[in-house]
Amino acid sequence: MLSVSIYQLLNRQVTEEQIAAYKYLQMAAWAEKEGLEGAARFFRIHSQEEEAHRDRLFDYLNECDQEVILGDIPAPKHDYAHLLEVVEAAYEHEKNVTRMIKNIAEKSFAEQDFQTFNFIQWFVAEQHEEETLFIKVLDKAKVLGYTGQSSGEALYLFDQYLARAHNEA
Ligand code: OFO
Repeated sequence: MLSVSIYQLLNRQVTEEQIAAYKYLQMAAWAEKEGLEGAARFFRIHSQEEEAHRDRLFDYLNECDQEVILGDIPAPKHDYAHLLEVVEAAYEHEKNVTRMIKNIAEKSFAEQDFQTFNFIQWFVAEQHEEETLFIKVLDKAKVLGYTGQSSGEALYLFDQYLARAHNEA
């Protein structure tokens, strides 16, 4: 049985994962519009991963005999100046999610809800992985000399890198 506060945090996180999925799907749409196929693939995969996170929370709440109540999903930003801005926004979003996950870990431990504390460890590890991925991607942009303002070869190579970044992570 979950406490009310742990239930509320987990229930809210279901919607948060959907918000992330929505945000990355919009980023994929932006990339498609710009002809950046690698970035489109990268964000499409990332969006699908967020849906898997949503489902993991959804299943846990059901296993705990708790009703999932979905919240509102705001329309995501869709007007980006360049690809670097998109990647930086995604990284910022991940850092925000990490804070939410750590909060669940902290609260469940404080309440001695070790079942939820154990469950949330998967997300703690996943957030570490995702932040590492974005750090790598941003480093690669620097290595390739892609500044956000650049077009041509640096942008092309960065887009190519993004196409396979999930496989290399
Ligand atoms: Fe990006 O890991 Fe879930 O939100």
